[in-house]
Amino acid sequence: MKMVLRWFGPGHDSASLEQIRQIPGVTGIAGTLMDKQPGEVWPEDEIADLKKQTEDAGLELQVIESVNIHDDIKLGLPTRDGYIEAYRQTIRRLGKAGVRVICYNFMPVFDWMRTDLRKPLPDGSNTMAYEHRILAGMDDPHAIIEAFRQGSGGYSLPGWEPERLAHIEKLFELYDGITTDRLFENLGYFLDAIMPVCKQYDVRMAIHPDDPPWNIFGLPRVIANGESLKRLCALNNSPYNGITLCTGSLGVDANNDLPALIRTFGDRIHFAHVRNFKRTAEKDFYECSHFSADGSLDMVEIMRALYEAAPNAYIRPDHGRMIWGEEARPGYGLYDRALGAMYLQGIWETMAKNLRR
Ligand code: DNO
Repeated sequence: MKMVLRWFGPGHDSASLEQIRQIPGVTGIAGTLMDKQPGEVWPEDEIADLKKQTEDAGLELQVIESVNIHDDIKLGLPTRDGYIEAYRQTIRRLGKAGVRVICYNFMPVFDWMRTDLRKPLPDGSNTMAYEHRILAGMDDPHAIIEAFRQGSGGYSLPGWEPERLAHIEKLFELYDGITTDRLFENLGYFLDAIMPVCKQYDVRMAIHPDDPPWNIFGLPRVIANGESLKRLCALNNSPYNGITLCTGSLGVDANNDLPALIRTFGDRIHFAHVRNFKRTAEKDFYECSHFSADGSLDMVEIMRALYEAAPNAYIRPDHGRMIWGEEARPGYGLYDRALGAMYLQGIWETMAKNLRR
């Protein structure tokens, strides 16, 4: 296991690499080039700069989160081949720079979704929350985009690129009639095209599940449960076709038994986002601290399953609350994620002392 922290890059993150370096046990970052649009080839010099800055701070750049997929690939449009070639080129460049895992998603239109980015908690912190009835009662996606813009404290949110969402009506039109089966077909086409490059450059792909794992705004879902993970693995047998096991995304559906999913798909889990949430109704939740007692997930059982079934995965703490007066991008403050990193490593250390694999 290697513990990493997501970092958005200079000028894009309230935390510095030097601060991250001081969290015990965190050896690297899940880095990105924030301003790259889906479909763009990542420039070699910018990859080299990010690597150098990371290494100068005493950290490793072995994980990228994310290289986003152009909508034409998800939609299966005739123009997809050009964008797939661009993606292959980015994989080659990242592989040469020492990147071993790329996290990506295949969600239509929206990446992750919340209905409140700053819900106050009784302890004085604030956090992100999701209430299904709010979305269900909304027929204009502009309203949610505007709510995100206002709640984000001026930070750009990952997966919520204003350039792309400016064309939201057009995106909805394009996805009209696209089913989960079509998304899987298009994902298979994409994976078949990139797997040889991944193997050659030793770069593992790790798909992020849909967040939340149920339909929103009538859009189909692709990765939402054990069935879809099985389908993903069957699309292409290569071990380079893997998973980002996100406990918060999959776990909010109470039918998803996370330790069981980890044990079933362990050899394909290259990256894990480990966080906790408190379920307040069937489809409502807020994000809490990583601590089991604060939320709905049993973190010891999750870490035990990762320890046993995916011992070489990169792991990162995921969204945290805003605590101690910190101002940061929602979910991505330094303090609560640092607490999460320590808590998860405490569990791991205990496993290592007490369990044989
Ligand atoms: C949200 C993140 C996602 C994730 C992408 C991966 O905070 O977990 O934006 O990075 O879905 O492509």
